[in-house]
Amino acid sequence: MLFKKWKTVSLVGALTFALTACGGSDDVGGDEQVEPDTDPATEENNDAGSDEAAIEGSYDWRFVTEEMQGQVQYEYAAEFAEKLNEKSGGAINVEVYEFGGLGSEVDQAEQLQMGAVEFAIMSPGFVGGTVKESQVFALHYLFPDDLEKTQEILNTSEALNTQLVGIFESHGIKPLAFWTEGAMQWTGSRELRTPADFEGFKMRTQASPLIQESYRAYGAAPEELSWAELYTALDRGVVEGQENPIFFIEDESFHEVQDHMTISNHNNYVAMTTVNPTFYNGLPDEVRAIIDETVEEMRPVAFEMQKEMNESLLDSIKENEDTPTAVIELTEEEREAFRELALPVRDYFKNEVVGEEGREMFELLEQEIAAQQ
Ligand code: 6CS
Repeated sequence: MLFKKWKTVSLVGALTFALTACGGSDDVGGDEQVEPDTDPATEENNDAGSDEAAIEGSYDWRFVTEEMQGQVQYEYAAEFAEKLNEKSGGAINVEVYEFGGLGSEVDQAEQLQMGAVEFAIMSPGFVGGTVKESQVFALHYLFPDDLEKTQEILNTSEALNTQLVGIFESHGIKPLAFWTEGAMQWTGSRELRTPADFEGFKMRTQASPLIQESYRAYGAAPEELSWAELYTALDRGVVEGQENPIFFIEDESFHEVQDHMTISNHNNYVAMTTVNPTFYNGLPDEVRAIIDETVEEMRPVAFEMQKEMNESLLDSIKENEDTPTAVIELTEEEREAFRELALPVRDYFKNEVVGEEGREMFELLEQEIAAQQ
């Protein structure tokens, strides 16, 4: 890990994770109200701090992420956990997990749906197979290039925060917030400047079928892979390129095994703060209020984290002389050639991938985006 600016919190758990031995006081299954512990130690904990909300009992929760310490998702979850602990006067303790201990990203989403973990940072790119409508985030050039505008839409969109959230909930996942991890860029074993450069190109993607469709539209041969296997796959030529925000490319050292990088800004990386809905709905109101308040407070924090990491780490890629990577930036004209090929994928999404509910959500989102530009 090359980037260690963001503090990490001592709530980090060991990666060995016993799914059945939750060690918590709350029952995540069923619809009934969660009953907290009320042991004397906990009562003491509740006296700590000054501005915390008065809540009864104690809560031990698990929060899984798809990233490692020092990376955006993990640092978000660590700060989220710290805030919950402070606001509850020590009554809420959250163990934050780096990626890797629970299987693949797709496995982690399933752990949340089953209630084996309470919270997860989830990328829509790994759940598109089940929540088809979530693949809206796979569409290139849909959101504004200006990330602040994009984040504003993610924060306020009714299409996303009401309609898409409702669809997610029917699949046992409740997104509490959508937030960007930054603009996505390409790396490749060859220069990627025009659609012709993608002809037959073995592009690593996340699992969602529409991400793959987006690359087929450029003529590429997309291959689904967990990022855990990506460095080796790039190194051995199993895949020839990939997309990610700059911070992730640098911190996972993908540039070391890629000769080329393209500042393409073809999409932004969206992550979701999610919770198991049965667990969340069963919490006492005052506990849920603490979670909701924390979700709101984390929006600007997440934006600043990704901004600082993405801005500061590009130079590190450019200046790496041991394993040099040629970095090019697409002109607006060059981007237009990709945009033209990407537009029909929107119709495919609307007409072939989702049903009436998804279509309505998408049309409202398009209006919201147009109003923001
Ligand atoms: O490319 C991926 O799959 C990974 N990228 C990021 C920015 N976060 C986690 C995700 O699994």
